[in-house]
Amino acid sequence: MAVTDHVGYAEFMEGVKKRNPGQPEFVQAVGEVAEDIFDFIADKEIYHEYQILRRLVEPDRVVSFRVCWEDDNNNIRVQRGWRVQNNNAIGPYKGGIRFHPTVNRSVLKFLAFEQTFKNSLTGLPLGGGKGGANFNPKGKSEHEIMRFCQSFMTELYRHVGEDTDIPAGDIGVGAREIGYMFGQYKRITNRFSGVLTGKGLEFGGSRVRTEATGYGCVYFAQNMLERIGQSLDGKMCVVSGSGNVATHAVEKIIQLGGKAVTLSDSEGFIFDRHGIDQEKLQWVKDHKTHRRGRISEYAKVFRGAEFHAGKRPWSVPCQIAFPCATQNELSGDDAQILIGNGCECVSEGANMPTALKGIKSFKDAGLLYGPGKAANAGGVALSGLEMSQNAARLSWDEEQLQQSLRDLMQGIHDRCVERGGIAGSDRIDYVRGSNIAGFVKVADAMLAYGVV
Ligand code: NDP
Ligand code: 2IT
Repeated sequence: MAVTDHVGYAEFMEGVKKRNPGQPEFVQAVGEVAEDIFDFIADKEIYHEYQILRRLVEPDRVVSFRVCWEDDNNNIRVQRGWRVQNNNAIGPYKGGIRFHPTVNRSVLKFLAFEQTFKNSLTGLPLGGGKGGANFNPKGKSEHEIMRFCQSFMTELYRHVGEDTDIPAGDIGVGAREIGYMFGQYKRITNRFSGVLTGKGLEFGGSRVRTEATGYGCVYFAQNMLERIGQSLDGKMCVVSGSGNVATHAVEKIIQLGGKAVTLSDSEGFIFDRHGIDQEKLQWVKDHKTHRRGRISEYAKVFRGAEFHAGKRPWSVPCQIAFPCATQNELSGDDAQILIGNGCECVSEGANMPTALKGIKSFKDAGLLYGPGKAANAGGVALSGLEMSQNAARLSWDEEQLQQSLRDLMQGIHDRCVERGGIAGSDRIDYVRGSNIAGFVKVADAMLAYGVV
């Protein structure tokens, strides 16, 4: 094989930008990973020779399809759906489905790319993928949601399967939507298989999967703190979002003795100086998940709580921040405010919530900073365990799975530490650690396959 001329990081990124016009989120995600990888492979000719990074930034395939459905007024509605299958070098494609009006090719390509590294980091045999549609579930009736999910799966079913590609939930897709999609898959194929994770417990779902992402992201913070002899106990915590990940993050914060004082949605955030306790959290879960309500209502129900319309919670002084809503929800300026207010630790429940400038600020300030691909990997890791249970036609008990989640998060943390040491200091660059640990396993599998 011919020895290739090495392109540098800047030249590589120019190429990525040129080949992916109008895809800023994808370019951002690649840029963040590629910087660390370039550094790591500088003296490793084989990865250059086989163009591993160049191949990783080109998804194996992107499937795009029309999703037609009928609303309650008999209007025909047309949405666009996608499945991005980024890489299956170490296992079948695996990753969530997002229903949100902002979903487009760029967003799903960034998520599928991140997922590839995240899934590798879990230590489980899972490749990376992501899917979704530019469908807005807000304000839709139960029947409209059902018809949309069925129509989406009527197209998606031909691209997925328990050994091919196993979707799950993400923003706008929870147990309800997974139920409708699983039902439709089963109906079309006449097979009862583990094609989706996050299923209901009655039809092959795993205990602890619902809680896993939020719990896991708090465990990751705990692991980072423990390494430097600290704990979550008594720490002031700011959380964004109020969906699956955010509410379970708050639940674990409470259990570990921290004090969570904020939650948010796309309309603003609530600040509860008394702290969100389990009872208030239960109200949020019922209100948001079952009644699809807005977080602003919290301030009307609980005395002393304030609602700040159109704002994010990063100005509230805290020791630990948990961004658990969406990408780029924490800007460079927000990072400076957090640092200025004495924040010591950031653990990301969301995918790529911090803009590149914010990441740089956190690194420069020496914060404990756990990037999403490590800190939120508990969700997909539990999905991996759901797949194992489905394949074995077994259902493991709660205690065993809670322990597995803790062990998986500790393993992810330790892999970051192993690869993320900062020379001349005892600090860890968790971004670098997660990028390199995630990369090596996938890259070495790709080398084993030759040029494919
Ligand atoms: P949910 O749909 O349950 O909740 C999403 C929350 O984020 C809602 O409070 C929503 O507010 C808010 N939000 C969504 N989009 C925006 C936006 N553009 N601006 C401000 N707020 C927004 O989703 P999840 O909790 O499952 O997902 C949250 C994050 O965690 C995502 O980044 C997801 O990719 C990531 N993640 C999820 C995993 C999972 O297992 N579910 C696993 C790993 C990562 P509103 O209701 O107003 O839209
Ligand atoms: O971003 C993610 O890791 C998820 N949305 C969960 C994916 C999964 O397959 O459980």
